[in-house]
Amino acid sequence: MAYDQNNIFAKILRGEIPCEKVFENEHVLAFNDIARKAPVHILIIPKGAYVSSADFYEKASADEIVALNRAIGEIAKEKGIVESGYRVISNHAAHAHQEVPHYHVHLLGGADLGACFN
Ligand code: D5M
Repeated sequence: MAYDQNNIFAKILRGEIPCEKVFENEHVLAFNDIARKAPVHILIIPKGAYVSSADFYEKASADEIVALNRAIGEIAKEKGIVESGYRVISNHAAHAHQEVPHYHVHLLGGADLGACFN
């Protein structure tokens, strides 16, 4: 799938639409999810143009991959949810109902999220 430069997260990255930013560095931007599913619900995205996780892990540099994964831990720490726990989810393509075609990781926490696989 070709990257759509007009997807909503591309617009956020270009500053064309606002977001509630919680973290930013050279490779990564993170902001609150507009449709919050937990007290902490943050989207962590690479600044590079990657459609989804398959695209990101195939094409991104090691620096970008490390930065994104490290940001998850840093944000969890900042939000005080390391001890209590959190969930990290990334939806890829149709069967996972990925809505926005720019790779993103959902970081959820701040309450008991329930069991995932039972
Ligand atoms: O989830 C895409 C997520 O992106 C979904 O939880 C809503 C969120 N979203 C959509 N538009 C915005 C804006 N403008 N700001 C913040 N969050 C947004 P997916 O994994 O693709 O199904």
